Amino acid sequence: MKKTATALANLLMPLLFSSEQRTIRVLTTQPDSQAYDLTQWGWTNEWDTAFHAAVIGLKSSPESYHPARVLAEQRDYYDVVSKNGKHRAEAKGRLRKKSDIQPAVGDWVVLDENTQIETILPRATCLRRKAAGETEDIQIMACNVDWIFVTTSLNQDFNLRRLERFFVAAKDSKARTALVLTKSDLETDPSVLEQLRATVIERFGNEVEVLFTSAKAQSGIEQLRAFLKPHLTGVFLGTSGVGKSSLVNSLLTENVQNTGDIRTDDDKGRHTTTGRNSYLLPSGGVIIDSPGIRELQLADDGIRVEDEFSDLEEVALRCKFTNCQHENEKGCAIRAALEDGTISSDRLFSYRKLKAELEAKSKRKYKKP
Ligand SMILES: Nc1nc2c(ncn2[C@@H]2O[C@H](COP(=O)(O)OP(=O)(O)OP(=O)(O)O)[C@@H](O)[C@H]2O)c(=O)[nH]1
Ligand SMILES: [Mg+2]
Ligand SMILES: [Zn+2]
Repeated sequence: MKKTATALANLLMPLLFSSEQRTIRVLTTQPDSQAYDLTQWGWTNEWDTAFHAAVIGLKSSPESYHPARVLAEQRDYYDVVSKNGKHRAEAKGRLRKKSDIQPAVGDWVVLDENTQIETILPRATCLRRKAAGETEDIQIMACNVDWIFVTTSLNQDFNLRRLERFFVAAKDSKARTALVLTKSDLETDPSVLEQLRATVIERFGNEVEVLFTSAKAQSGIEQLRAFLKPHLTGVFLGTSGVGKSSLVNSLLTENVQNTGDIRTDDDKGRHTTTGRNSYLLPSGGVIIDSPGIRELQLADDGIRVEDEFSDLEEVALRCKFTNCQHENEKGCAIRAALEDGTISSDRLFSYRKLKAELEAKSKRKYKKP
């Protein structure tokens, strides 16, 4: 019976929660009829203890409260799952004041009898960053995650310094970190993959788990799934277009035939996913999909071409012409280095991309309104 309910939940959830279907998804404050076993969503004895400790001091009698997990944040309310199923919950006024005391995706919260969020249970882990722009605000990306999957694709996105930043945020969260390299189907030479692994380990140390995946070729998916044992929660962290949602789809489709479409839109880096959302894996465990972190946001953070690509800039100093575009100019040191294999075409591509991006950005900045 429970098994059927779970299977049904797994079948319905992607339909309800996939971003393509966002517009038709309607959760109300009325719980859906499906009762959920919260242990599937990561509830453990420790959370139970924390919950009982939290409700003791509250206004009403302890029986009038029940726990829930925040699955997604909407503008004025949260999608949560409780023993009653999935439904909306609003936060009490005092939980709305500052961003770091607001409930966030992954939080375990206490609901009162009106399904209002009364309080947040102390967070076991918390992934946060400085909010975009000038403010000092902290934005909370996900809480109570066990694994942070720093995600980067093999084709366009590979950038050690950005990865370093992701790793810093991941470490600060107290969760464990794995590096997930996506789109491995795009690189057919296994020695390139091994070289990448070596580079990553050299930079970030032996303890970093490195995983090659391809949603397209359906490879590495089982290894990824193995991280998310029942009760455990993972979140993807990476720039837009690296294939986070495609991996989520792959993780979900294994036992659920109907939900399997991998996104075919090839608008890389177009911020397909706009909000964080939690999904229950057929095998147990929870995965949180998140929107790509904008490159420009990171660029705002002080990325400079000189720092990112000091090796290329150094080579470029030897180009015959100071304004060399490294296209077909005579005496171009970059093209020479490309030919003798000192630099890779991928790296040159990223170099050009970042340069163009920063140029476009500075133009925007100085354009009169
Ligand atoms: N070749 C190849 N392409 C892939 C793979 N996974 C995803 N893609 C393509 O990459 C593009 C972006 O994929 P998404 O899964 O939407 O990327 P995302 O990281 O969720 O992007 P945002 O939601 O914008 O942050 C799509 O065109 C996918 O078809 C893969 O394993 N191999
Ligand atoms: Mg996405
Ligand atoms: Zn040149």
